[in-house]
This record gives sequence, structure tokens and C-alpha cells, in this order.
Amino acid sequence: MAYDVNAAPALTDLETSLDDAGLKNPRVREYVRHWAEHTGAERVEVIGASDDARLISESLKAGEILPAGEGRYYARSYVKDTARSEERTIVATANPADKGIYDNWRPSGEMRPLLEKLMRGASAGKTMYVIPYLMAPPGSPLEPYAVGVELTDHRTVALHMIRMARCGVEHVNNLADPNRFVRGVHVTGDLANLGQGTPEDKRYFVTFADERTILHFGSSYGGNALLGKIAHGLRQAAYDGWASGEFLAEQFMLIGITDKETGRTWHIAGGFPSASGKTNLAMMLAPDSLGDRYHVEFYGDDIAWMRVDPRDGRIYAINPEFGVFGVAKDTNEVTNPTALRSVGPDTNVLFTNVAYNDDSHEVWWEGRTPEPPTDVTGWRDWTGQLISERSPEEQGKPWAHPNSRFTTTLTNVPNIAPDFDAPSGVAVDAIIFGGRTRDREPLIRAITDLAEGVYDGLTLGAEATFAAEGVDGQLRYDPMSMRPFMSYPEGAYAAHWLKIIGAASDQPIFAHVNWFQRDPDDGHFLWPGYRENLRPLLWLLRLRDGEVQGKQTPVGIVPTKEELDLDGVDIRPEDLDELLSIDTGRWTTEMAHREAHLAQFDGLPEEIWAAHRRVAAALAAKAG
Ligand code: OXD
Ligand code: MN
Repeated sequence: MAYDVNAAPALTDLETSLDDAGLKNPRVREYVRHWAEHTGAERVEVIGASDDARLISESLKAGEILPAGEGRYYARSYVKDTARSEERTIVATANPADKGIYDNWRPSGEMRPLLEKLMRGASAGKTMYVIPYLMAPPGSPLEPYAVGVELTDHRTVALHMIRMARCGVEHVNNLADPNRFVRGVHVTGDLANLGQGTPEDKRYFVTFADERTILHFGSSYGGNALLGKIAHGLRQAAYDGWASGEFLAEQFMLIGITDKETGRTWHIAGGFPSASGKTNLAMMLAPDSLGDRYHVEFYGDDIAWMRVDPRDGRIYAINPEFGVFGVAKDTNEVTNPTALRSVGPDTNVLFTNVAYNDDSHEVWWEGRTPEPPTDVTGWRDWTGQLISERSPEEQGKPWAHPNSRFTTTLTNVPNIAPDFDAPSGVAVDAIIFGGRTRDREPLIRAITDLAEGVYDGLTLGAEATFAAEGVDGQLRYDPMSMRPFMSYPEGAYAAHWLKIIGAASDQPIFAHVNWFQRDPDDGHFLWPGYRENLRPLLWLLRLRDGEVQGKQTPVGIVPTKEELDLDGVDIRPEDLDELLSIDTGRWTTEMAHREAHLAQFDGLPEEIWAAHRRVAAALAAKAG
């Protein structure tokens, strides 16, 4: 059926509305008109950060969000729409050679008509919010890759975007090339009739990477609907970084560590598969006994774009985001006090799918306190059901969804780095990887060879979280923690890493960390974790600076006991021995899994295979 433009009469006001908002870029205007007409939106509204207070009050009035204390808000998403859907997420291009193992590649010629059909008329009666944004600190050399415009027919998504990206018409009005912006269209669809998770699933989340266009249909959950963050910040940017040969875009946290005695600051970027403590690490504070000397600074918890700066030959990283979209579960005074401060009164935080009290407007999630509130009056779980009305069988169910979230801007984070929005970014001293692993992986092992570092990132994994996802004792591999965000083939990805970092004359040191080793008999964690994680990181930086030597092993350099500053740490000597030793037998088994994992990737650079063989040979020699 041909689309009838007359079905959206109010759109005749479109030009006026764009004029009133000061949206001048003619190519953006054209794009808005096209999609507003296509989706049948009743009206368009261009928004930026300065519209937040008004949008909040409209959303409160409409009951889309609820007050959650002074300057804090709460929303529930549709019950079947609570997480990213990896199966429904696709990278589409015109070139079949872009197909990799994890990018879920499909021809764009096939996907375009599908998405256009799904979106046609699907925003009828709704407002289409037009959100120009920038995924970079203003003035960054990577700014040309960072400009985008998201169209969304969901007001809560607009509120999230304002928190997660720098938003406003100023980011698109004066572009050197007015056509150079990522086009993102988000259409919610009829959530109750999309067959989520069934064979009739109608959702599609597609990045047309070679067209720099993102079309997402069928969700209003942040991970699928915040196009600036997930689709642009990672998939599109990774593709652009590769196509241009200029940069890497990775699902990495970014922190600074300042030695107050010398005034020197180091920066560490790192990738961690989900549920491996990335946000907690990114927001870590120094332990009390080191707090007088060191200060940890927050740059970002989820995305880093990295490039070589020709001025000094170092790798520089930016956090392209403007906010934190953090998992609430298990966030508390011990695991992440910084996060709690970041979502306090007057932060304008937006909680999603936590438990909510109708009377007191408090929120709660599993792990916030050891037990849920004892007086259940007014408390509703994330689905909106009153806890007091739960049947006996329902009593054990979580109050909050395990993927419930808080969305807060970076400037609410108390230890935000003073130069978090420096246009050039910050020089990276170390790149670390760490997946939750109960055995084998030591506390930290440093890698000084580039190919071995990239090899380590490619073989990153974490314990399978569900029995169905993996075999006992075997990792679920998540290369560089980018498995859900890969947008081009893994062989080319590895080569691009070697090229970008290899072009730096002063390269970061690599390391693999693991805070999650357990005693095989009683299951206790060998390392206390959290703030104490600063200690192995300080060792790594000292190693890079040549102040310690460590102990060479087949899989990298581990600290000697004496080199780790353990002042004030309560740790058993036998646990420390275990944390700093290499189990050659377990590692040898792991090498066979790694080989099978890497063999999936066509065109993996010979340097990576050579690194694999070197590690395998060193292990064999050790096993003797
Ligand atoms: C994710 C996120 O899903 O950062 O990885 O929200
Ligand atoms: Mn993430």
C-alpha cells in the first residue's frame, strides 16, 4: 500500500517546527521530513538538553515516568522489553565480505525494504522527537564521526538520550559537510504484539554501517533504543574507525589514577564482558590505606574511542558518551558507592525497572541492601505488581528486573575527571581485559608484546552465565568484550587493532586481570576485589615505568608478592600464592579451546597466530 502523506496533516507544520527549533542543516531537515512522513508521525519536535525539564514535566503528567524522590525519576518498560536482543540485532551492508562470525551480517538490499515496511505508518498519532547529538567531547579530532541525529517516537527514550549524549541543534548546524551525520530512526512499534523471543519475533535492530544509517524497530528499552550509545557509539563507530583507518571504538571503561605525591596521572582503558564488574571498576575509589596517596578518576564506564595522536605518538582515548546507563543490581555502598552518589537527590537520574514504592517514591533493587524492605506497604515489583499481593509461589521472585538500570549524566559522578571533556582525550598507559573466571586466570598478568596483547583481547571470555550458553569450565568468548557490537569481520578487526596501536611510537602496556578466582573447596573469593583492585593496577603502571620487574610466565608477567602493595589488605598467604601462580595444566586445556575459537575467524593476521603459538610453546616447555 502506498503511503498517504495526507494521513498526517499536521506535518504541514514541520518546516515551522524545525525553524522554531533553529535547525538549519538542510540535509538534516530533509532526513527528518522523509522519516516523519514515512512513519506517519503526527508532529515533530526538535529537542536538546535545554528541553529536559519540560519533557520531564510532560512525562510525569502523562504518567510515563514517576517521581522517585527529589530530582529523581522512575520508568517501567514493557515486560517483554527489558534487555538488548542480540539475535534481532543485525549489521547490514552492500558488501558480503563484511560478514563476520559475530556481526550477524545481512545484505542491506534485503534489510532496507523490511525495515521500511515495518516502520511505514508505525508512528501514527505520535510525536517524533528529533535529537541531534554528538558522541564525543566537542572539538575532538573524532568529531566528524560523532555527529548523529536520532528520531524517536518515545518520550522516555528522548529523556535517556539527553542523559547519555550531548544533545542539541548546535551539533548539526555548522557541519563542514552537512551530509555527514549518522541517521538513526527509532520506532517503538506495538510492543504488546511483536512476539518478542518467539519464532514470530517482529523486532529488528539494524545498523546499515556503510550507509551510516541505523533503523531500530520494536523496543523502547535503552539498550535497543538509545541509538547514539549502542548502535552509533560502538557498531557504527567501529565500522567507521576501520573504514577510515583512523580509530578504534571499543566497549571499554576509561579511568585515571593520580599519584598525589608526584601529581602524575595515568590512564587505563579496558574491556570486560558483561557481569565482570566493569562499571564498578570504572567508578572505583582508592582503598582507605592508599587514599592519601592516590586518587582514581572516572572518565567512562562503557565506551572508548582510541586513536594515535601524531603530536606525541601516543594512543588517546575519549569517552564519547555523556552519561552512565548502569546496571542497578548489586550496586551498594560496598560494591559501588560512587554509583549511589551519582543517582542521589537532584541528579535527574532516571531509573528503569527497579522496584518502586507508590507512597514513599523510594526505589530498591536486589543487592541494594542485603534484604528487601521489611514493610512491603506501597512496594511494587518492576512489573508493577504489588509485593503485598504476591502469591506464596511468587514470594521468591526478584523485586527488580536483573537488568534494571540507572541513567545519569557523567557530571553527577563525584570523581569525574576534571578533563573528562578534553577534546583530545587522554593518553592511554594501559589496556586491560578481564572476564569473570573462577580459576586459571591470575590476579593480573602483564603483556608487553602488541600481538600478544591483541591475541589476549581476542581470546577474552567469561564464565558462561547460563548453563545453556556454555560448557562447564569453558569460557564464553567475547573478543575485546565486543561480541555483541562487532560490525565487520574479526580477521580485519584484529588487523585494525595491530595497525592502530602499532602506529603508536609509545604504546600502552596490555594486561589481563581477574578479580574472581575462587577457592575450589569452599568457593570463597581469593581476592577481596572492589577498591583493592587498584593495587594490581598500580603494579602494572609501575611495571610499565620500569620500577618493578615481575615474574615472567608463559602467559605474561605476574607480580611477585613483594611488588604488590598489600598494606591494609586482609588476605591469606596461600590465597595470594594461588592468585599469582599459573596452573599450566588448566592453561594447556584452555589453549585448545582458544585455537578452535580463533580458527572461526577468516583472515586472522599471522601475527596473532604466531602469538598463540608462542604462548602454547612456552606452556609446553614449562609443562616439560
Ligand atoms: C550494554 C550496556 O548492554 O552497556 O552493554 O548497556
Ligand atoms: Mn555496555
